[in-house]
Amino acid sequence: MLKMKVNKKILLVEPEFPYPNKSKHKANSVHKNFVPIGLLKLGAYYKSKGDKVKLVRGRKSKKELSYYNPDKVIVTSLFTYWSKYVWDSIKYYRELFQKAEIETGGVYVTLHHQTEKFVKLAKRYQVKSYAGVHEEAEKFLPDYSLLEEDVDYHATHAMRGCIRRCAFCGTWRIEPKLRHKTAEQVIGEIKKVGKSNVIFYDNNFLANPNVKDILKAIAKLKINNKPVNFECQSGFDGRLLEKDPEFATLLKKAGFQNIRIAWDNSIKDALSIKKQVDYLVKAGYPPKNISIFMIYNFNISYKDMIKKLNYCKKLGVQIIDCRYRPLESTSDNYSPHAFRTGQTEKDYHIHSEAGWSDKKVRNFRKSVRKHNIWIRYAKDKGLEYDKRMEKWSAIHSTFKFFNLGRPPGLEVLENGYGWKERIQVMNKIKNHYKREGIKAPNFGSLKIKELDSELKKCWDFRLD
Ligand code: B12
Ligand code: SF4
Repeated sequence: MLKMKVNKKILLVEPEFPYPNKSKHKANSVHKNFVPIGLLKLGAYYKSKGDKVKLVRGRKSKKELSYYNPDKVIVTSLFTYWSKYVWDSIKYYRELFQKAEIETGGVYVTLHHQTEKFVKLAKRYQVKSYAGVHEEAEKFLPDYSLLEEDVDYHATHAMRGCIRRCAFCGTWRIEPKLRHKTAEQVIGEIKKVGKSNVIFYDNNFLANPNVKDILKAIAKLKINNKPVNFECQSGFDGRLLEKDPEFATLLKKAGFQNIRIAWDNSIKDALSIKKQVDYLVKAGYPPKNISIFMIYNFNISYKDMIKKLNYCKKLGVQIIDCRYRPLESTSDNYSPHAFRTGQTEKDYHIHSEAGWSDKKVRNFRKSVRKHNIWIRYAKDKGLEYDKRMEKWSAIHSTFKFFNLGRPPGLEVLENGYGWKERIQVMNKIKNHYKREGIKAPNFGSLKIKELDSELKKCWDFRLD
């Protein structure tokens, strides 16, 4: 048998990024956390060269690494304001493996590798930096076998780069070159990976000249005899949709879920946004399932942002609020819990040039949360927003964690036998599981008595 020569030992490192939800590598309808897709492609590339590859998250001791002694350590990076975690990993592995080559790349590195601070630190830890997309690694599919747990979705790009140049955005700086896949390439890849959930990381999915062919082809695609669920994590470019409304029907036919469009510019675009939403509604997406990305704490004033929010009320669509953080910032200590004490510009970027303040940032977020809860739970019933809906919504998310579907109404939850205690236990287990990164159990098929007994087991097991 032909034995492949092992050339080098590679250690791929995903720094301990502070993901809000610690159940790592989980992607569901709201894709909070993602697999380190860049590293998985790099892993596939190095394996193809005959190298041995291991992937870890954060700082691991020699024992935890089973005395794997790498020749090369590859540290990826993501948001610029999470740079601290990248340097923590680099420092740690530099001390642990003094002779190893260390290289770092990814979003933050691409945007910052020429800054004085970066150059100084790179010199201190003798680390090489790599800017941009890795041409060779891009030819490979992500090697999901490098992850400890199964991931039920495939993350991919049908195109790289973007046709626009929005001032606040990093994508066109990170991916200056436009690259488009064809329908055959996209289909071939999805079939090869064989997962029935696919997330596109494209910055501007509709700008691919092959997009109609891709949408038509994926609409017919089946994996294991089942249609495939598609989602695009970025918003669709509404201007392109407005120019060519056929996109709306094609997206629907292809099975795209959680549709989002962006409204980054002024209130003057309201009628355009209405047209875009109307096309999507006509194609079969209920308004409450459509979300509008909105950048705030940027150059549109708080007052005008509230006007935009009120217009979304009329349209009956949800809002995804994106707080502006400059690409130059290397930290962001905004805390949603500091509502009473407040925070200052020392903690996070407050766009005072356009009149933003900590209070306005928090008020806008709060208004968006209220708005979304109203859209989700009250609007269709002709009800006003009620603070109690927030309570129910929080319980709903606990139910979702255990795969329990929709909870009963608040009346039952507050007065029905045993519900208060049950929810308390469920929340404790959920928080514990999240803290420890334990996979959520599926209690979907259980009757109440069985549920109580399973919850007790989960909670007691924690003490073992
Ligand atoms: C997917 C994505 C998300 C996902 C999560 C991403 C993740 N991995 O967990 C979600 C939806 C959660 C998300 C959220 C947000 N995002 Co986002 N996101 C992206 C996107 C589209 C892709 C990033 C990515 O994961 N790429 C994956 C792989 C394929 O690429 P890669 O890691 O870069 O790897 C390749 C190369 O970089 C290289 N490489 C990587 N590492 C290494 C190491 C070495 C040694 C080498 C040689 C090469 C190498 O090789 C790989 C293969 O080619 C980027 C835009 C972009 N074009 O990059 C924005 C981007 C990173 N996001 C951005 C922003 C602003 C946000 C939000 C703040 C928006 C908001 N205000 O709400 C939130 C933040 C949420 C939070 N928790 O703080 C900004 C970042 C700005 C910044 N200051 O850093 C970007 C750049 C987009 C933009 N509009 O500017 N995002
Ligand atoms: S359209 Fe989106 S991805 Fe393209 S430059 Fe603007 S914000 Fe960035």
